Amino acid sequence: MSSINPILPGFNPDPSIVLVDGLYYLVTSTFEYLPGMPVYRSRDLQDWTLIGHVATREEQIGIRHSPTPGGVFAPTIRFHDGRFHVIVSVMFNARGCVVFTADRPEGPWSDGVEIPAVDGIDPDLAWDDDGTAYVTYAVMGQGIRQVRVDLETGAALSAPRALWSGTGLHAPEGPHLYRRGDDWYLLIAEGGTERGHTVAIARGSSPEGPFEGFSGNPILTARSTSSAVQNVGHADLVEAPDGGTALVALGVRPSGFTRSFSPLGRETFLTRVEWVDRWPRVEPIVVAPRTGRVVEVLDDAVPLADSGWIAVRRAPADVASVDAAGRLVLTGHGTDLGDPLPAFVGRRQMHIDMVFSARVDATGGVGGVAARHSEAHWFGIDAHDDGAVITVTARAALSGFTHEWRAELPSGGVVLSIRSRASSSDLARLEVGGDRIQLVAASVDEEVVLAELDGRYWAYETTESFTGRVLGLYAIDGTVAFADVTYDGRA
Ligand code: 6LW
Repeated sequence: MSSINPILPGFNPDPSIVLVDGLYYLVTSTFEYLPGMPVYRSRDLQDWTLIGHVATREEQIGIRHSPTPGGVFAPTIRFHDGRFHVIVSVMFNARGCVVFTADRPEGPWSDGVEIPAVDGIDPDLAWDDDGTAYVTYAVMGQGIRQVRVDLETGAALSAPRALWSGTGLHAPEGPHLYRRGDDWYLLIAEGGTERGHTVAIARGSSPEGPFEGFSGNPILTARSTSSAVQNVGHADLVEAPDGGTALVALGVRPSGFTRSFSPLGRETFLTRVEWVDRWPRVEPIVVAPRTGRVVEVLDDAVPLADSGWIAVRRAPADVASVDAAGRLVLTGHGTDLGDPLPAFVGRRQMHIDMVFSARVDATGGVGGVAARHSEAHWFGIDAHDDGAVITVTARAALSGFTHEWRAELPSGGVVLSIRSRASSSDLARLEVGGDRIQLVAASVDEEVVLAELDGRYWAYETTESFTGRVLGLYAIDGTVAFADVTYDGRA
């Protein structure tokens, strides 16, 4: 299977996949963002379309007060008895483990049933022939555990029990349980979701085990290799279009001289699996980004719901609206992106080489374009137009350090942009580190580059926010309107 990789570029970690009537559906983790858990659809595992989200209403996941990097961790999507099921753990949050159902994968999804017995992360859902539902999950320090559950009520039907502790690596997690012929397989991730990440498998004769680890573990890892994709792990298996087996997994594409920084976060990759002596042999993941240019003009033809717009702890439609002229409008309340409920709507950055820009009407407030990783890690460029002069401010926030750059442009309209390109990693030019970022303001006849940033400080590895770079629009004060909002990326 030659593959485009990543199949879902940008912040799309912990992929889980199911095949129903010839169509694939894949969900990923969303942490503090809403809507939560995008549902992507594909016919061939290569071309994916966003068709909806599991959590469109904040109450479904209750993340309003979940601190970053809490919220939606690692959902599993499965199909049983004519219904789609997504089970997830919502971290640092009273909802805990929740199972949602839907008749159609695009939704609407149910309000969710809590499963209090599951006190860990990364729940999986599998059914025995008699319809018994097994929830298999990870508890830090206790390995992989399992409980039988009544999915209608969320009640445990057995005491939770230890299932497998993996091969001895740190943080066994992300379990998925499958039946293949007479065998049951328990697939897990181990080694932590950083450079040591691996995928391991065990086999047993029943969903309750006992499970025997494969002598060939790990079946997939990029650790200590020169592969352009690293941190490979947290996998899920599915039947491939040709009847074979495919595997989806998360990975990062680190850049820079020491290949240490991944601004886009954890992305979803695809590879192929062959079965030898009833054990899987997984082909290494090869990076092959979809080439060419992607230009998205985010005008009022692109709805705020289910179109890729996301917001922090609130739905995008609760943060932004569209005015009579078709412009996106945001209202700020005197806080910046350090606020846990910022006036910000964004989209996943998918390419390192890209420009994100908007024409900003800041006659009624202060606002602009920004890139967010967390409350502590973000940068942006905003404007205020007093009718005579436009004051433009570029801002960068990095773990409590903040810096501002200021310029003045004549009133009469301004386009604000974030540009990034890969670092050349050319020592002679002293260009080491992460992607090269410029914060740019352009008026009718003048362009000013207010700031140049080294993207290594806004990368998955440095921000520890579990997400990736999200590009968007923000308002600090008053009401700000945005037109010609454009993402222009290339690989
Ligand atoms: C997720 C865990 C992991 O729950 O990271 O990579 C955690 N895997 O399995 C957050 O995505």
